[in-house]
Amino acid sequence: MTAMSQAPADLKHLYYQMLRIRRAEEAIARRYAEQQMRCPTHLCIGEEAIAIGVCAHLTTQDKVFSNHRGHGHYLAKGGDLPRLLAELYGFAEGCCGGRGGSMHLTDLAAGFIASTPIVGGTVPLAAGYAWAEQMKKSVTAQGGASAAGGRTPGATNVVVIFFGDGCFEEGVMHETMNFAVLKKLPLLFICENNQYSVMTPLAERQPKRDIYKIAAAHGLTAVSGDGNRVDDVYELAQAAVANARNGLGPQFLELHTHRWPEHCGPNEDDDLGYRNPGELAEWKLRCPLLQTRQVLLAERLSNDAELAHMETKLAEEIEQAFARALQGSRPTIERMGQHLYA
Ligand SMILES: Cc1ncc(C[n+]2csc(CCOP(=O)(O)OP(=O)(O)O)c2C)c(N)n1
Ligand SMILES: [Mg+2]
Repeated sequence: MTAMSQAPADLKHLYYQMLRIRRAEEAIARRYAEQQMRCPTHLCIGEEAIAIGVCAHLTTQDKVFSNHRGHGHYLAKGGDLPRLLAELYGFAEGCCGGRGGSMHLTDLAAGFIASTPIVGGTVPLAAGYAWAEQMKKSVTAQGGASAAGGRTPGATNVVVIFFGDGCFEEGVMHETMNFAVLKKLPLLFICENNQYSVMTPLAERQPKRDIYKIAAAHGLTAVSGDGNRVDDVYELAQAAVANARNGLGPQFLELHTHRWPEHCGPNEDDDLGYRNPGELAEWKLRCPLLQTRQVLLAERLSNDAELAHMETKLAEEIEQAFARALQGSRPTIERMGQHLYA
């Protein structure tokens, strides 16, 4: 395994954030068997580098839209962990009031607008939001500490839409790219290409060509990269966010990655045989956390004791988050009519 090309200054922080998603999702998977979380749950274990490498460049004024596999996006954007867990348990204290479960997340204070399970459903919503931002010519109030994406005076807030390779097959995806280019929207399309839509591999669903080149043909600035290397994602996203912020129109990143667990649920499913033999094992060697940890140690940016301390700290945070979530209450019948328009 080669060393990462160029370690971003805050690689340790990026590692910590990825580890936080991993450990939180592992805890969700463990507790799922208790049968108290009753909503379908799509875990992003193996894909953490994309959410973290992209959201590292966003402020709370920037907005994120997501899909069915949204826990990582929500946490990377600063979404509240206890409220995510309470949502999975269906409690009124959940981020969606216990109405939505894992696939309907929102944290407006963090700038995480919405995730929905309908594949492609949030794509035009993100474009609409980006159009509004453009009309308002809103200037991001916060400077953004580590990396605010090369902001210049008059720059706009940006909107990010995360979606999968399966979503790229939806008609609305292409309508939205067309419109985004036409209007030069400050919108980032982040395609998490994990090669599968449920159990069907890409080769059985799309002709052999690069997804990002189709986006480029629509007129977007489009590139592809290794979605399992957080430094790669970080660098590509830095340029893309700066471009979108500074009026250069919509940007498209196709990031290659792999989901480790089953499509939906807390378990492994490699025994089902829809993946190529050895494919999952190969991707596990390319684990985004493992690769980053190796760089941190090799370049003496961290040490075993510090990495162990991160684990302890996260274990405590996650334990406390579950304890808090589990104090939640069931939604009452009186609340059923709220937020409905008829
Ligand atoms: C419009 C629509 N069609 C089908 C489904 C069923 N479905 C849920 S997730 C999914 C796979 C999506 O694959 P991809 O976009 O690559 O995301 P991934 O699950 O790989 O992260 C499908 C087909 C759906 N939710 N919505
Ligand atoms: Mg996919």
